[in-house]
Amino acid sequence: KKIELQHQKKAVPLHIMLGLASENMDRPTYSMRESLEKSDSSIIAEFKRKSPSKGWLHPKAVVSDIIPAYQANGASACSILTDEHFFGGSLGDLKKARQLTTLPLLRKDFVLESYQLFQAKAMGADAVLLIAAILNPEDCEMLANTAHTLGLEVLLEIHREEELKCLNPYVDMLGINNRNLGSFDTQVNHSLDLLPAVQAYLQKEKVYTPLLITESGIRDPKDVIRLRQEGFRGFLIGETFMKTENPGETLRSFIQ
Ligand code: IGP
Repeated sequence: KKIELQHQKKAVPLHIMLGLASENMDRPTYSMRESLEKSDSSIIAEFKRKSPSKGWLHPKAVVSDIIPAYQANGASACSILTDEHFFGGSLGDLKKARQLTTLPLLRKDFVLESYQLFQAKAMGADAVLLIAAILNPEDCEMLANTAHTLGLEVLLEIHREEELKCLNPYVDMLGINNRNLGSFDTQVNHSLDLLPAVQAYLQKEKVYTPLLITESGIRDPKDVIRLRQEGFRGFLIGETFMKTENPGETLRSFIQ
């Protein structure tokens, strides 16, 4: 009787309650920040079959062709869209990618609740995206803190200066999204326009030292060179690669 009671009291780990396989839960993660810092390319190559702005880019794309090609052609990390509705992705894509690469993997999705972080870890992610435009600063900090307890790094995405209020001590990388989420218009210069305000903020709030990433609308290797000169250390590129027949080969033209 006593033994039975003790058994009932034992806390059930959340990933078990969520029905997630535990094979990846204890695995050490790869640091995306470190990989970007120490590599020459600093390119985060994205896997996405479609996007809300462009429709299908590569409807039949398979992870097992593209992720190894991204690694072979010099990517520093990969971003995997796991949202099905807008981007044609799945958690299965992430799980498959984990089996095929030692590059750090970013789960790219609309993360609103902590269970999505457990899913990310269980499926093999090393980092998660948090989007300031859809979170309040309190939730953002709670999610980033939880991500860290799971060993996941955090990429916080902003589009506007006001969203800097979502910065918190658990943010490893700060991404400026060049895509206006209202019009879907992309302007690479948006990263450069916002940079002075970001740098001023980081100067003032000295405790935050995220690595700076520029996201979306990067179409030309020259943009990467220019953005690197200004201080960016990560370049998130999806469409430019995925709309081509051979995304890995297209990536190669971006590596100096
Ligand atoms: C990649 P592009 O223009 O190279 O395909 O952009 C990436 O920045 C974009 O997919 C993205 C995204 C997001 C997708 C940035 N933030 C948030 C979904 C959710």
